[in-house]
Amino acid sequence: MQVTLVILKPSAVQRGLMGEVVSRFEKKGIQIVGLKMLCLSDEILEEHYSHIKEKPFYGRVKDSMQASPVVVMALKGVDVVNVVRKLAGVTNGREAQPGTIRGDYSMSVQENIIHASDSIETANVELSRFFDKNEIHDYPLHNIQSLYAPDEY
Ligand code: FUP
Repeated sequence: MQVTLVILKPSAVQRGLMGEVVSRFEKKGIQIVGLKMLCLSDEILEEHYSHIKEKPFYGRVKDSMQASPVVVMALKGVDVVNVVRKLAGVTNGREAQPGTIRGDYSMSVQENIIHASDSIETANVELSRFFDKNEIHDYPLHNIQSLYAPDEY
């Protein structure tokens, strides 16, 4: 099983889409093992977006991520990093496939509802950036046999 990080961005919080997006993950059969609301500091955003820090649009991305609190989630499942990236859709909401989170709820590159880790390695770094160890919960899923065949998990 993998664990990945999702951020419900201010675009989700402000538009009242938190429940909708959380519900999509739950209905898919992904286990929520961590969830909290917080405000992102300049420092944590510089780390999180180090790959775009030098881009001309970084300033507006930072302002957007600080427009309200965000919700960070730790999601667990088989191949969950890849599954969640697919559920999210491509970065630009206008190009994301209908049926994906961005495809259904976003008209923007920047205001694109969620962040999702892009690899197992990134997920591990990002989970430890936003969660303390004791905030990620290892608890049994009682319906696991309805979610997977025994040799899948
Ligand atoms: P993603 O992996 O889909 O979250 O996208 P990136 O890491 O490439 O981009 C990080 C954030 O920068 C995106 F959420 C949106 C923003 N961005 C822009 O605003 N303009 C761009 O041209 C590229 C990214």
